[in-house]
Amino acid sequence: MRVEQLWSNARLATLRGDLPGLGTVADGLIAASGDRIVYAGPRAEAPAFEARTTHDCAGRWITPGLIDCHTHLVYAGNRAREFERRLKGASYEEIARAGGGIVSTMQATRAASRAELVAQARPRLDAMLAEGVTTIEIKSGYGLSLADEIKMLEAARALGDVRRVGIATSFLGAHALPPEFAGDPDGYVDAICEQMLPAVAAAGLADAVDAFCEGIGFSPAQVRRVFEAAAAHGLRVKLHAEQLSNLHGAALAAEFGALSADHLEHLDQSGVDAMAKAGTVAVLLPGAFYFTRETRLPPIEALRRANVPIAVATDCNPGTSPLTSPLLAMNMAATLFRLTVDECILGMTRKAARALGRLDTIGTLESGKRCDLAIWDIEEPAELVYRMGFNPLHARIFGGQA
Ligand code: DI6
Ligand code: FE
Repeated sequence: MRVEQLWSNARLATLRGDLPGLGTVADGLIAASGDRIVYAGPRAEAPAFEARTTHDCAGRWITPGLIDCHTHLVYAGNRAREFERRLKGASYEEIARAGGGIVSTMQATRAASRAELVAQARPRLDAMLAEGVTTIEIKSGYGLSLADEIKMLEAARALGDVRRVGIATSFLGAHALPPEFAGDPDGYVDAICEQMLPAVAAAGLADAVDAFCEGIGFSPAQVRRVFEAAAAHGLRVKLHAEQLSNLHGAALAAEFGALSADHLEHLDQSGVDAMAKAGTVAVLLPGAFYFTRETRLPPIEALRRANVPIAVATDCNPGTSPLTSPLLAMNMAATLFRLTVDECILGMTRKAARALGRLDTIGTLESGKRCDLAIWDIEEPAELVYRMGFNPLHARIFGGQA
């Protein structure tokens, strides 16, 4: 059988759902034509391939390209000074209530052009790509006006033109209350539902709709209205839920068939059950847990018992998780949340693909899927989770191309 490319002499972690654990193959082969995998599996079971190019992997491990399913990668400025204030004892909520936090990034983001947003996000994206990321979700939420949210989403999409990476965008208009609507959160939610979301949907700029359901964010009743508007425009939803308190946001998200509910430190059993029933992915964000010195752990054991799919993401953002390392996110998920190595790797591949609604095209090594690969200089997959601050990536393949 003629194919364009072969990766031979490789150990594979296929992450296939019909195989146990990481779906490993000791002596594996990947064949690809165009941007698709034609075969991924044991060499002994492969058809006879004739390839234009053969890459000898010298025994290296290949995983699916990593997927970061929750980031706020596009923003302007940074919050290093706020970090120093927090080191002196100020809390994240105090800073937010005093007009810092998300709103200070909003001011910098509004002042930046779309090109400046792309230029500032690019080094962060490059750090992710250097560790094998091939698909990344990017949220809006620092514009908080129609024009500025559109500018952010366009910048996010533009990153997919300047770098070879898959981009999934989420409209997060309901992230914080902009100063124009001080004292009138319901008026801002009206603007989201009646003007911003319809315009974003009409422009095709969002793959999903997100919100921040929290005391310092939006109430469940307000989030419900945003979700109803999303549904009316045919957009899937996801939610920042139960990060700082339990407002039962995850159950609300599940009611709308959400792709994911994210953070979840304060999730209770009824929320777990609702997510299990709806098939909503639990996206854990250990970088934010670490950086805010959170002490309350997400209910990992309850999520496992209920078979809720668990993903892991960086939550890359300037306020609570200035993290651009998917490998460190996995290490933190293991050390801080006690996820197993397999759960961490699944959480940044197959489960993350599911959290983006893209499991049909990415997240595992199998025929028909995109040929998005990460090739690693490691002796066993656990090294991806075990090390801190070391990058063993040998090569990254996106759609069959280096
Ligand atoms: N939760 C978070 O952790 C980030 N957004 C959110 O809703 C923080 C965003 C920021 O502080 O800039
Ligand atoms: Fe977030």
